[in-house]
Amino acid sequence: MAAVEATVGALDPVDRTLKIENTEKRDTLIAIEKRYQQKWAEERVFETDAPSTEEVPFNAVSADELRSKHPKFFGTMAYPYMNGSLHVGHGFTYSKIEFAAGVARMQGLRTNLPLGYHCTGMPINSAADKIAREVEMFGKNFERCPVNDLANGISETGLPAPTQEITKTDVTKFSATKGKAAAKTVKMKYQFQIMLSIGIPLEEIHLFAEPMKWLQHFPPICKQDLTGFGARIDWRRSMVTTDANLFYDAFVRWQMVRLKEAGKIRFGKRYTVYSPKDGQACMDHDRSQGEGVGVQEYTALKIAVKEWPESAQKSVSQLPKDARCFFVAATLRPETVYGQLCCFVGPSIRYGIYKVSNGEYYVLSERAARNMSFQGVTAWGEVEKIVDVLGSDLVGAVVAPPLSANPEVRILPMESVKASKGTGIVMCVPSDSPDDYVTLRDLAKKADYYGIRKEWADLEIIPIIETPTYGNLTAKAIVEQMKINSPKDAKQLAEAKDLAYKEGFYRGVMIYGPYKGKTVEEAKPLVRAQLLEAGEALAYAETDGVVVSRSGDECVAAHLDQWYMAYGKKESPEWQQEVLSYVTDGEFNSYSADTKNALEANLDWLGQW
Ligand code: A2H
Repeated sequence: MAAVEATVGALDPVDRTLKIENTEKRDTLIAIEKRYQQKWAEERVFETDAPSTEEVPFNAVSADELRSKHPKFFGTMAYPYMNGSLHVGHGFTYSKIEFAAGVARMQGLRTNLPLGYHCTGMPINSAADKIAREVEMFGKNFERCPVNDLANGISETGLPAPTQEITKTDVTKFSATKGKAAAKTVKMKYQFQIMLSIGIPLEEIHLFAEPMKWLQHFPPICKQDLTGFGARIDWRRSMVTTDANLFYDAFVRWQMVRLKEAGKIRFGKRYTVYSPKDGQACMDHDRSQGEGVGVQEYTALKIAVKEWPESAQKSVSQLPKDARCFFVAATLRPETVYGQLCCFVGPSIRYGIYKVSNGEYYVLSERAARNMSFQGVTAWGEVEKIVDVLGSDLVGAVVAPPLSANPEVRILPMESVKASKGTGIVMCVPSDSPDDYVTLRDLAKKADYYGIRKEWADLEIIPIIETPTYGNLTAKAIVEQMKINSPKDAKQLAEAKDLAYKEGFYRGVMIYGPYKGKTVEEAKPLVRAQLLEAGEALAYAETDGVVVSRSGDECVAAHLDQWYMAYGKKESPEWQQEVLSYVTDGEFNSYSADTKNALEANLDWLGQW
């Protein structure tokens, strides 16, 4: 607090660091702090052991008696990750357990506060790989790095760039150049520059190409910083994770074996966010973008091509004469296939026609083709694009959608189709999708403008699902009620889509097809299974948003062999209930309702993790 009273002075002209005046009070307090920290260390006051067998003979007392005679407190925080030094966020989190343990100690509880160093996972590995690559490019001391690049983040002397000047009146300009947070945001091109900015001497950086070096370098700094902070940790109990620590490794193995024996973990193919470049799953802490993003599963409907339009002839001439081609449309509502009236492409999207393992050819967006190549549709990671074609050139193709009341329909343009979602191809069901309804109506109205024949779009809508609020043409009813006039009314359409989806899913009943009379919720998996079984659709998954790995790779959803927890609503509701009950009843104290709510919410949705 004394630091607040100190006056911020001018920059020292020689070393360009900030000169702070009138610091006697602060200095006195720091001196006292350091004196006692040293005394604590010398007297080992925070090293706590369990009662010895001399104090408590083995098996002489019951567990309850032991606890009441020797009351204890144990606490820790999630061990911090060792790809750099700690930042202020760690300080914030740590302070909670520090204060709690301090109080427990004063209450006379035998208090154990240990802390480990987390090293498992990709961040250290990928940063080490980067250093290795940069050493290859620029030399051991990065001496061949172009000066322009060198100046970006560090000064020409090779030293970290000086901290930004601050004055008392311009505190908002203050920005630290140290720490992981800064390394993430400050524009630094190379990993070696990040290392410089966290204080690693230039001539030592090349050593960090070896992941083990990180495990040796950062834990002592973590300990030093926390000790300086006043932490009262029993450092004898510290350890690194990974198989660099045989004891910890054995502990993790033991856990996995027990979980497997108990049937709590299983093995099988599952969709996982995956980095092709790293050759492994990319979990939250391995990402530089897309934290929390998961996998979305679709039904990808195979819509067979009967006739290509004139505009596509030149492109498709590259295909074998007898090629079996399909437009592949990704949908979340397979139960609506009966009502397809056409199929949409984005007119300005570039599509590929890709050859897949079973000898068929799929029209897809590039992103979808890449994802599918990790889902068993082609050889692992192999994408074979035969034709490159613009969406607008595909308009007018005659296609045969499976299970549709209309055996043949046309490919038509839809401006709002995104290249970044699904396959970039959308089956058109105007009875139940407001977007589809509005677009089809617009196409019929302005056929000339869109360069299509009016009769391709001016079609009678087939009722397939009945909902209590909107009758048997849910999309039409909602669009009319909301007075949506154009496919460009994106905001209103998003709202309409939401309404239609919820009403259809929770309250809809099938009035068409073999599952007539069943609810939409019941029919959905049945139609999907039927389509998959008949080879008229395939399962398709993608990340529900962009995910970039720390190695700079855009991730895919891969269908991978995985060990996973058989936890969650679907897999094991009893287990889920049991875990939830620890949070909801009993003695669990989260100290804040927000924390408790967040835990409950997460325990509810976590499944097959
Ligand atoms: B749905 P979510 Cl009947 N661009 O299928 C824009 N929209 C796309 C798309 C793309 N690249 N790829 C798929 N879609 C559509 C049927 C359907 C759909 C009905 C009702 C609602 C509905 C017939 N069109 O979706 O953003 C596809 O349209 C409402 C959720 O991943 C796909 O399912 O939630 C849906 O958006 C996927 O949207």
